[in-house]
Amino acid sequence: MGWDVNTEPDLAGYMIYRSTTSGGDFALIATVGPATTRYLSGDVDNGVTHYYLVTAFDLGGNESDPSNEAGATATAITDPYPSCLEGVCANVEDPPDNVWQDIYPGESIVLDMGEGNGIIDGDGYGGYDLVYYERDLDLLGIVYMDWVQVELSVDRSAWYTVFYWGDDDPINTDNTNIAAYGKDADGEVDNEQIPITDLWPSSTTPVYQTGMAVDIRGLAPSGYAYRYIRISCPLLGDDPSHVDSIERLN
Ligand SMILES: [Ca+2]
Ligand SMILES: [Ca+2]
Ligand SMILES: [Ca+2]
Ligand SMILES: [Ca+2]
Repeated sequence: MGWDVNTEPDLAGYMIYRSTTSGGDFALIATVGPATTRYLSGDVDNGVTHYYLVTAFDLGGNESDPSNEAGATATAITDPYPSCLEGVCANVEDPPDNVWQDIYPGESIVLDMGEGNGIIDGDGYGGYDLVYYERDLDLLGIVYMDWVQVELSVDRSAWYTVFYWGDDDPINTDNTNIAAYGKDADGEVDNEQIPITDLWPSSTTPVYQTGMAVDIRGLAPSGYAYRYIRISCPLLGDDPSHVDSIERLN
């Protein structure tokens, strides 16, 4: 949801209220700062209409009259997989099948989740929001994790890196289920050997447990749904990135 900026000079922030009844029983669900004019509401029941109000409050703690009420009905994710938009990436569109796309050093692909189907920052699944599935080459139970960068965008103008394996920067790796492999003696090495027992299993059958689960919180601005995903192989990687699938979790 979004609202118009309050122009009072002593504005201190906004309070967001929610109810499942139009006109009543509103409960405070969030307080946000004065620079924020958007809020993405998680933790809702599918098929239920939730109603929202926003108030502004000032530095003295005075709260404004409420905004108009806005209602929205949550629906379950019907298609958690993207389509291929740029580059060669048809193997990435479907649920994990251990059939992957090679992305060579210096090259990228762009995927499209579709209108109204973007990746959001949810609290579910331990906070993870998307899964990047690599490959288990000969189904021996080990992924040789290649260098890769995963970025998100609302509109393909600004891009935000939410996962980068190979830069030895923990900020975009500590938010994943393979954080420990970036902190070991060799850091974020190309072809890092990771047993699949430490990876994320697909939600489809047969199960391929080759996933890096990524929490986007703090790495992409909150309150937005990210429709576009760009996957790149860093220039100095000595072999291509292998991406099997991308799955939206929330
Ligand atoms: Ca999250
Ligand atoms: Ca990193
Ligand atoms: Ca390592
Ligand atoms: Ca695939």
